[in-house]
Order: sequence, then structure tokens, then C-alpha cells
Amino acid sequence: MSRERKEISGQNDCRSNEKKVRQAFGENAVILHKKTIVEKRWFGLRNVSEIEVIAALSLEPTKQAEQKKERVIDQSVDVTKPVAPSSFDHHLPEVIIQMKSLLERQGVKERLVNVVIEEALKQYYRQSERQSLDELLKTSLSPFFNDPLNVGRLKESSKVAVFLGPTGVGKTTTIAKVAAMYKLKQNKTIGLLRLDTYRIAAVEQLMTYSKILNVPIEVAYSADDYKQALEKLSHVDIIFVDTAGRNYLVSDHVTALEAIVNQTNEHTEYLLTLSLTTKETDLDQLLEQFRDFPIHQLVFTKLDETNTYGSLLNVTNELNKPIAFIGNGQDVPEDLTMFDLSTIIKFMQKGR
Ligand SMILES: Nc1nc2c(ncn2[C@@H]2O[C@H](COP(=O)(O)OP(=O)(O)OP(=O)(O)O)[C@@H](O)[C@H]2O)c(=O)[nH]1
Ligand SMILES: [Mg+2]
Repeated sequence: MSRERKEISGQNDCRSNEKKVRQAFGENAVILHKKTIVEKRWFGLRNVSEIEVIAALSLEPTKQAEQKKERVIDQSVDVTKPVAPSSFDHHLPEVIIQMKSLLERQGVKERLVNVVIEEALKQYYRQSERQSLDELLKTSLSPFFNDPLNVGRLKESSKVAVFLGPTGVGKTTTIAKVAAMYKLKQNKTIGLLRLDTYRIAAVEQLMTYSKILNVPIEVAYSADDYKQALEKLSHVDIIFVDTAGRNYLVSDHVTALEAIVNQTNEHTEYLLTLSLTTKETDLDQLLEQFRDFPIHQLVFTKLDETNTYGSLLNVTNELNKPIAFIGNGQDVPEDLTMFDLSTIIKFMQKGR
């Protein structure tokens, strides 16, 4: 396949972009995809967006398409608006169409689908050999799941791991699983701390796990209690803090977490725990509430209760945080898994 690259620049609007592409490549050129790739400020006076256009020469659509990449300086496009869905989808290679449809069915947000597809198109035309859907998914999705070194563990320096999240997502269950892993497989000394400043939930569940694992437990009902409890457990390697589930769609409940944030130091990490069965719109609202909270890693639960995994991509991309653990069942300690892109891709394609 031959390739050709031409730079197109100058003042223009969307319509003139298409005109310019056609002038450069001929009347049969088709714009497959376009994206704002740079936003520049000219001495703080105005924004300039640079548009990357992927165009194809299409005598017989698709089969004889030659890929061409254009950079067009476009000073008229509002960079905050999502790119409109392309009416040229049917000119995309079959494997890319399959990928797009799979991501959409999996609940990946439209804007993110566009970004991933763009990455996939680059991969597709960069390789001389055609890639399978599986390979393309892997290479295009992996940049979103940054920091693979953190997969399946707390931060190296963590001494206090605080699990936060809405009611009933599986915080206590996941703590039991992770604590067991650290104690039994890594020979770490563990302490459990139940923080419940609202006195809303029973502590028995965590007590039971502390007995089974034979590890100390402290209960704190106030910021002062919490400080003292941390001190009492300071002899262990890792303290797992189980917070009471709250309706974090209420912003006051996030603000109330200040009691624990005041005890944060470089050895503390916050793990936002979310269920994969939560509606995407609710997740969006929840993430908004946690925007200013120092979340370090993500935990997803109930992988076993869903066949759509778009939230993994949506949330990771939104917060730009790694996924530390995934809960995939009710059994403690075995139903704990580490994020593995290949497995998620397999689930996405074939179901569980
Ligand atoms: N299917 C499935 N169920 C899970 C998973 N993790 C937890 N659960 C179940 O979800 C329910 C709630 O779990 P908890 O650990 O009590 O949830 P929590 O977030 O601590 O709840 P609160 O403290 O009340 O906010 C229990 O029935 C768990 O067995 C999981 O990965 N998969
Ligand atoms: Mg709990």
C-alpha cells in the first residue's frame, strides 16, 4: 500500500478543510476521521486548534482506499465540542467498524470511542500486516490503562489503605480479600480499622474477618478516634481502613471525609471502590463529587455480575488512575482478580 502525506494549512473552516483535502488528493478523497490534536494560545489572545484529518482515496470505497494523514490548521473549530459522528463510517476498514461497534455496545462513552478508534486507525495503517480485532483492541486500549506496575497491589510506600465508596459496593469484602492476600501470600502484618463517623453501620462484618485472619482491629467514630486508632495500629505493615458506605452523590458526604484527609501523609493511599453494576450516569455524578479528593487508585467490584465493561475504560480515563484490584465474586479471599486487559477484551467479545 502506498502512502502519501501532505501538509495543509491556513485559515479555514470545516467545509474548507474538506475542500482542501479534495484539492490535495482529488475528488474521490474521503475524510474518514478528524480530531483536534493541539490547542495553542497566541500570546493569550486566542485559541488555535490543529485538526488531524485522516483521509482516504476511494475509487472503489474501502478496498482501494489509500490512507493519507493531513494536518489542517483550523482556527474556527470549538475544541470543547465533541466531534460529530462521522457519516463516513462505512468507509472504515471492517475490523475498525467491528471495534467501534463493540466499544459502543460495551458502554464506552462516545467521545472515548472516537479517541480509541483514532488510535486504532493509526495502528492499522502503521502496520504492514493486518491486525486482528483482538490485537487492535489491545494496542489501542492499553494506553488508557496506564501504570501496569501498580496492577494488583497497593502503592509501594503505602502503610494505610483507605477504601472509600458508595453503599454496598463491596468495600468490606474487598478489604478482607486484599488483607488476606497481603497476610497469607506476602507475609505482611495487617491491621483493620473501621471508620464510621456517622455510626451508621454495624462493625460485626469486619470483626469477623479480623478473627478469621487473626489480625487486630480498631473502631473509630470520630476524627480523634481515627488518629488514635492509627497510632495503636502503627506497629503493623499495612492498616486497611474500612469506611462506612455513604451516598456520595450528596456532596456534603464527600466534604465530611475531611476528618480522614487530615490524617493523610505520604504513606496513605485512597482507593475509590466502585461497582461495575452501577449506572454510568450515576458513576459520572459520583466522580464529579470526588474531583477534588486525593484518590490514588481504583477498585472495581462485581465483575461477575455484568457483561459490560465500558466503565473500566470510562472511569480510568476520567480520573487517570490505575486499577489496583477487581472483585469478581462474593467469596473471600479467592474472588479477587488483577486487572488484565487481555481477559477484559476476551470478556468483551465473548461474554464471560
Ligand atoms: N457478586 C459480587 N458480589 C460482591 C462482590 N464484592 C462484594 N459483593 C457483595 O456485595 C454485598 C455488599 O458487600 P460489602 O462488602 O458489605 O459492601 P460495602 O461497600 O462494605 O457496604 P457498606 O459498608 O454497607 O457500604 C455483599 O453481599 C458482598 O458479598 C463482588 O465482587 N461480586
Ligand atoms: Mg462495609
